Amino acid sequence: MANTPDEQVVRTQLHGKVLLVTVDNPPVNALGAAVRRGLQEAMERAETDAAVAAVLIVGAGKSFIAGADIREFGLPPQPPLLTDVCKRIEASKKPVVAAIHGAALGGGLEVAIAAHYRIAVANAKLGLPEVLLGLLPGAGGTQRAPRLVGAAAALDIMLTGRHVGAAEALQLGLIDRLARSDDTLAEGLAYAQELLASNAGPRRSRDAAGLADVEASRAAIAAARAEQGKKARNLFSPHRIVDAVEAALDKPFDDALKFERTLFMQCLESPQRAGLIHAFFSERDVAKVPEAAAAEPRALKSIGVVGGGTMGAGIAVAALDAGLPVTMVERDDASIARGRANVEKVYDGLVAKGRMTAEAKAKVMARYTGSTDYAAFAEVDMVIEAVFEDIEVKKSVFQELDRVCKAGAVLATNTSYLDIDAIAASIARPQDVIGLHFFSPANIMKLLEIVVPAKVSADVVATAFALAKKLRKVPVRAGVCDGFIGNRILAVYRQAADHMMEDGASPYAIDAAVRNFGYPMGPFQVSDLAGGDIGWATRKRKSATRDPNARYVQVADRICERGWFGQKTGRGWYQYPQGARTGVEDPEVLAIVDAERQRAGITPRAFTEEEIMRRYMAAMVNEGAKVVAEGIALRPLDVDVTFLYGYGFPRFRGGPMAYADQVGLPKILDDIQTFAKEDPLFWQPAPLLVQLVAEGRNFASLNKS
Ligand code: T1G
Ligand code: NAD
Repeated sequence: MANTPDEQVVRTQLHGKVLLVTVDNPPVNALGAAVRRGLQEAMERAETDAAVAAVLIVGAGKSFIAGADIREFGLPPQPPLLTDVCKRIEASKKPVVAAIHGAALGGGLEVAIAAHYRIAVANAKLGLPEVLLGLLPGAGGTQRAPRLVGAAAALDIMLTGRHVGAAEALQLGLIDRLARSDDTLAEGLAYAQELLASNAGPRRSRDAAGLADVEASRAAIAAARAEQGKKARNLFSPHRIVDAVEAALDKPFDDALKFERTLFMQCLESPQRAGLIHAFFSERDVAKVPEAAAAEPRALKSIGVVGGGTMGAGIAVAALDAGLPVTMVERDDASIARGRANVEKVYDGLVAKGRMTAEAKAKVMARYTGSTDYAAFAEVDMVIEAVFEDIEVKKSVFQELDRVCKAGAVLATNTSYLDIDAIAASIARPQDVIGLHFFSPANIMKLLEIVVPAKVSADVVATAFALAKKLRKVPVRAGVCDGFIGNRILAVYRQAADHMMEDGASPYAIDAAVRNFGYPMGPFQVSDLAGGDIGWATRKRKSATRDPNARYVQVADRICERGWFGQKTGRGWYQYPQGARTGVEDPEVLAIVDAERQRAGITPRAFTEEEIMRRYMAAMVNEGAKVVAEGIALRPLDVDVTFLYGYGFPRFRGGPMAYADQVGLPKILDDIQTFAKEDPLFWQPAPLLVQLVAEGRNFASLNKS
């Protein structure tokens, strides 16, 4: 945040009898210490200046107030506390109005509901998203919001962290007035003068009657507690939010406010707060890459897609959803018909669920063109290739693109593993070639690995990041290596899981341990979802170059040899009777595992859940450190964001590298050195990890640019 001197982050000016208080702390008017002091002083002036009959609070720039300054969390708190500033605003003897435009989130909404009246323009978005940061509304939000909108609506807003639009806010009672124009200041001043003219005095939210129906409030609290018990069993702050709202029913307002503060401090101390705030800033910092700072993106008004299979169709839908015209080219008529059908299937599903009208679908499909002629790409700004994962097929496609595409077109490949430098070197314009590694389903998964080959020009990289923003993807810059950031690290911790399985841990126990750690699925469930045949093809491709001394667990091969590829074949590591999406443990798989142990001469031993996760995470973090050291990932936070958005890593832990910092790198290194006694080839400590431990530093120290 700008370290602007106090008086300038909050300005006051008298408009007639209304004291206009403007919060001006770019970029989002966060409530840093200087802003809190400024609001405190503004309220003092309002109280002591006889010329002031009412107060109007507004935000400068694009937002009202986006909340507390998140960067202050974890630092020693500076006075005044926001909860005290809000108490001061509410206690004002002169009516206080908040005029809201853009974001009024967290502490920003708490300031607004501490005020006596609220007006909002159409683009306002109101919310209490603290739960997304591992916190709770700590400045009266858990007490004033339920009194304004009722327990059920307040709990919904606080437990989902969702943004509420102006119209819904009016309907809920969160605001009193929907402005007719977008001129926030004029609308706010008019409303304040109208209140003065009608002798409307202060109206404290603490006195609002939203909790009057005690029975309904208790029912809402019980329902929320039950629901969070199921879906937030690993999380801390959601349960504290329910506790705080319950206190709103059971305690006098000021006692409940103290209790809210106690709960807030508990959330602040929780490691989940650190993990979630790390995720918040990291998902923004990943877009800060050298190339984006060094060059302007090229034009990006039209997209071409080669291949209409699983990925090609998903990428086409992502681009169509972003409003772009899409041209798809396939090998032949049958394939392009299939490609179009794969695209339409997505929209037909939305229409069937009533989430899209047939007219809207037709409008989207009007921007889709299918062809079997590469000349159809002559005018597009970017082409994304998603054909078979075969280097020769891809090179032939790129030679076609080199022949037909206009100068300056960006030529991208969606390869998962192949050498993008080799693909670039196969055409006359390697500077225009880049990797865009989408994740399946490409129209849903947020992660986009932007793979930067040696010869690419900076403006092509900048264009790729611009595409990510257009498609609402979370971009991570990756260097060229086998599997880039995500799949490379996945391959290693997946091996660690296989080693534990062959040494005695059941695949189902490993999956359970990983789920209890916070993942939606364990590695064997993920394999069944993605299809075991993809991993099998990769293992076969690598068999020629695999180190003969490296341990190789063959259980997965035995299962694939039976055609058990997972959900798509009704059986994999689990059985999926009648196309079920949740697998049933399979005793035949356990028999295969036992047989492989005997073949390998291994006497199985017991693994605790704790040991399973220590090995799983040690493998992930160790390879993550190698990826950072080699510059494949720019910073540890890039590894974190990759796993948060592409591999289901539990967000409250911040990502594998942030998790390692929380555990302590010396402990992770110690584990790796212990495991290396059994298998020194697999467990080679990353030199970067050894160096950081020796220097008493952590991964976070490498995130600072
Ligand atoms: N504090 C500090 N920095 C913030 C910030 C905040 N509250 N909000 C945004 N930024 C930075 C962000 O890192 C980025 O920086 C720049 O501003 C633009 O943000 C006591 C405890 C408001 C909807 O959770 O949801 O109040 O990368 O890229 O897409 O109860 O930012 O440019 O260096 O996201 O237009 C609760 C968090 C806090 C809202 C704008 N508030 N912010 O989105 O821009 S906890 C929130 C957002 C609290 C009280 C409690 C979004 C936005 P940089 P951006 P955007
Ligand atoms: P797919 O087999 O579903 O689709 C490939 C399509 O390419 C087919 O429809 C085929 O007709 C078409 N095609 C082949 N040669 C062509 C040519 N010369 N010209 C035009 N079209 C041609 O494969 P997929 O799963 O969509 O994978 C495509 C690419 O995406 C691969 O490189 C793969 O590694 C990568 N990828 C796949 C996934 C995944 O989960 N499936 C995830 C990320 C990346």
